[in-house]
Amino acid sequence: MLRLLTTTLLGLTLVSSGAMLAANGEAEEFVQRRAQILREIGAGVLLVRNSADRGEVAFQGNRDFLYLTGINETEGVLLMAPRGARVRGSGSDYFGSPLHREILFLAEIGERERRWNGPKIGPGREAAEISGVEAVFPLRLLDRVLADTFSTANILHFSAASSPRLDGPLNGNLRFLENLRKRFFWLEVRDAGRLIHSLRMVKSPAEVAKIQKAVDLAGEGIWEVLKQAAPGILESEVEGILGKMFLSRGARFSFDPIVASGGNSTILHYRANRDRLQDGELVVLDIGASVDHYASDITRTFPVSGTFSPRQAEIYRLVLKAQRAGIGAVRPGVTLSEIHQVAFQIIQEAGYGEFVVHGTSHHLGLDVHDVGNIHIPLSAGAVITVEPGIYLPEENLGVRIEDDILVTESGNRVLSDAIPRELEAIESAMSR
Ligand SMILES: [Mn+2]
Repeated sequence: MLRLLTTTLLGLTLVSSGAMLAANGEAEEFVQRRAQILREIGAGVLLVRNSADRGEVAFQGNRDFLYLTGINETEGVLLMAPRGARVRGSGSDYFGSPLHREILFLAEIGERERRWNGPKIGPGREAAEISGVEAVFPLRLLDRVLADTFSTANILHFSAASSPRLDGPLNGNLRFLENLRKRFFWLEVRDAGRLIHSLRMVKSPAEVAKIQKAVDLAGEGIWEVLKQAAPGILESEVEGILGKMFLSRGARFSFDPIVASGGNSTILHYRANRDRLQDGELVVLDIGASVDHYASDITRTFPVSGTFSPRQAEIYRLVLKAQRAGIGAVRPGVTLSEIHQVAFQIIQEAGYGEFVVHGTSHHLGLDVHDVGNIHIPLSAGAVITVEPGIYLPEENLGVRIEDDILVTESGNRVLSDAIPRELEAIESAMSR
């Protein structure tokens, strides 16, 4: 039974890899990422699961799965084991073959599913081409392979989704893990995030190029907003200007845009976008585009009238000064916490410390708030935001300025440098 299964599977999935990988240059990057993970898992097994689409909502899968396979849109499991790992039963040495140190399981797409949700990538050549994984099996075979695999393995590195949506894939993945724990009670389960996220924190040139595209598109949108913004238009109209720009380029928002005018500008995650821009107010515009799954995240603060009042300019210049100091501190070896301290100190010394209500930086990548925490020293290749803000509810005055920064060997490069940021540059962009 198992022998037959294995033979069938091999017949199904053996493909001439050389030609296929050449056909998709990106696959090489996924192959390298997995090779790096394989070197680290020792005798353990690594499992990354992507959850099922619920149909009615846009699919947002496990970014770790996307990061390691290039496939996002469908239900699947990536299973990795060290070379030579043996499984019980004479014929079932999936991982005994150098070809099968990694197996990608994908759901088969039935006719009904296709009718409702359209075609998706199932087990087959396309998946092998995209991911560079040579063994692509139907998901229904997962249980049998797991039973074999875990008959000898004791350590499981499991990726819980980094997706922040608690009602989404995260819960599905945790339920899946609970079932595994019950079935294979001897497994010592470790968080695969430690392994995968240390890779995700350092972006490849190809990843940086995608983020740069997302940044440039956000910048185009912001230029357009600065041109069109005027007293009386709705915050949602501003959202519409950006949405038209992004959608017309085949891109999307990377998160629900924040268009916060007047008093709303002091609400950090104001997303209602339902008020009208009033003369004399400031607007905090915190938006990002998503290009090929990679996010930008930019904030600009501008005066509805096109000219900052003296008081608005005073706060704006202070935030800008703090941001400049924060960006100046960005280099390899520094932590996000230290960058925050540098920016915060400027604001505190000016007497506005109590009006700072959030951290200054986060990582940026597949997720807007990408993996990594504020205490890990940065490496060259990390992409982070620097976004100090001051919020004065009693004056209906909020200012936040956010840019996206690539950490380089010698310091950093501001990916969003072309987007107006100096007070004068904003006023002049609005006067056109
Ligand atoms: Mn941000």
